[in-house]
Amino acid sequence: MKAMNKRYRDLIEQFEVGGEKLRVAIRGLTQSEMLLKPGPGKWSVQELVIHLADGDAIAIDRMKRVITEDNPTLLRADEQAYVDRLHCDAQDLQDAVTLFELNRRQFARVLRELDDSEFERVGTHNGELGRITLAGLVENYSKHLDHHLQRLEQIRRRIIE
Ligand code: NI
Repeated sequence: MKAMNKRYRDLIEQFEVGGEKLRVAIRGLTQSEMLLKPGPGKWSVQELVIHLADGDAIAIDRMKRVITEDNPTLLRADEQAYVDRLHCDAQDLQDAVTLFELNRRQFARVLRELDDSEFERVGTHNGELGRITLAGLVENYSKHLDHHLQRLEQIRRRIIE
């Protein structure tokens, strides 16, 4: 492994371990529990996991652009429209988890080869993120997963009670 600033190494570690965290978080839930809507306008576990897989496909594309282009524009995506219009229930939840896990593992291999300076490369999101570094993107997507895993844990508790 090449020499790398510890902060970046930790960010990559957090990013990669997300795949395993997601797999563990849905373990033991039945099909009907996955499809259950916790309330009006609230996402089911299935929708939430598809959202995470779609989010990561976008995330990794954004990171690739930041590495390969100078200050690329990072297009915002309408996450609610993704859930509403991309037929989450027709997709396979286990496949979504596998894609999430594989994509993170594969892209972590790329991130580990980068020079420290590449983590400070930037892109500009045409939405709420604004100007953001590669390191910031890696960190954001780990936080995004953790945010949704907390919600998933709340849904789990409600189902078990
Ligand atoms: Ni989200």
